[in-house]
Amino acid sequence: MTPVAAATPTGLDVEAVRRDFPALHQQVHGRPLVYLDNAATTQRPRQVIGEIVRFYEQDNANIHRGVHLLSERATKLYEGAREKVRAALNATLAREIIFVRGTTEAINLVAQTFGRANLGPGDEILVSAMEHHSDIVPWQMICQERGAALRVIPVDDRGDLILEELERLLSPRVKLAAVVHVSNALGTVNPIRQITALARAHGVPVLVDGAQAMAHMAVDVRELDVDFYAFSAHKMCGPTGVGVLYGKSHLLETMPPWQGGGDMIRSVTFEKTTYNTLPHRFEAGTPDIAGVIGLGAAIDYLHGIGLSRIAAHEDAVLAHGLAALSEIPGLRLIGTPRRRAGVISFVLDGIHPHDIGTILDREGIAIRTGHHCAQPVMQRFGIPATARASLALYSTREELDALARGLRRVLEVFA
Ligand code: 7TS
Repeated sequence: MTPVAAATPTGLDVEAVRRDFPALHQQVHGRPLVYLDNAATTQRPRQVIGEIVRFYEQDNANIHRGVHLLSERATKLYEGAREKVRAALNATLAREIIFVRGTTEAINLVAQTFGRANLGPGDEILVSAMEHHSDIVPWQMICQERGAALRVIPVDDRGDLILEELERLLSPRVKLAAVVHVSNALGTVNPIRQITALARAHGVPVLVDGAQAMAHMAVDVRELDVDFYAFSAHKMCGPTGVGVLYGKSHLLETMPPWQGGGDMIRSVTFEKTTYNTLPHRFEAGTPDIAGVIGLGAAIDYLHGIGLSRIAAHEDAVLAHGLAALSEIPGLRLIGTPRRRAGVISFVLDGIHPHDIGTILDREGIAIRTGHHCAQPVMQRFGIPATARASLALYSTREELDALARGLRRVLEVFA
């Protein structure tokens, strides 16, 4: 008998992938779980969970300080994860990879070091109108402290950045532009290569918030020519509490340290402290060692499957979902960008997004509702909130069909 080909036309065997994720196989309110809240956090595969357990059971020790074998093993695994991140991003040097708590901390680090060192009265930071609060508030805080101003690159009605406006805003006053790679509220994939080319022409460094990109597409920081790139492990099948700041070494070298403490110093006396080299200068204190190792396992997992296969699969599921949702009466998409990844944000005529979320939950369908920590972009579209379905590599067409059925149920309830 010929075996039935399990792989989809995109080459990703989604059922095999799903078997790797224990949390997907459960009932919610008596219905099979349909997990469509991946932009908030993805689920973790056994390969990641197993590696974290294995580390704690066999290698657990502090890093960079012990002469004993367990500490050497832990250090090797931790620094091995740094090399995995370097390779995944195609960064030039492992010391350009700083481990932090997540995207939020990565951006705060740049604001508090690069920002504090480079901003003065009259200077400007550019952010886009579709940024997550974590790529707005840290800049607002440092601008306020330094007497600098925050300027906003507007978005059009589709939810695409208006690049002509970016060009207009670029000037010698601008010290940095901070832009999201993939919007968590609209799904927009921003043309980062074009943005960095424009900024480069004015000598302006670019920070990219990659929180929503890393699980959905191959990211090459050299090809994109970004100066800083921030992301969180938990949005790419890794653990919570860990993330990465990539920075070009020539910029990181000039940035003053942020947090003081162990591991970030070379020598300390009460009179004077000299600081460690990169990347340790920015990693004060004991980090989340198991988390970093888990991130390494998540990278192995995603890259083992292949980011291009994942992207092709998700694109197909997205297209299927958008077609299914287009048949729901009264449904309006918020964000119809030229290029979309992972996220479908929408409103239903006369029905509050929270009610949509609550009714869908009773059907076993997990989505997020609210402003998605991107209040300014909600204001741009004149709404307080949306309902948002967000995908991962294990999402299926059937799950998007279930979402469409669930939304018809919502309409019945409110009929
Ligand atoms: N940037 C973007 C684009 C995000 O989507 C998020 C989290 C962050 C930054 C912050 O990441 P953290 O890991 O430091 O918290 N976004 C979401 C979301 O869409 N729903 O819950 C969290």
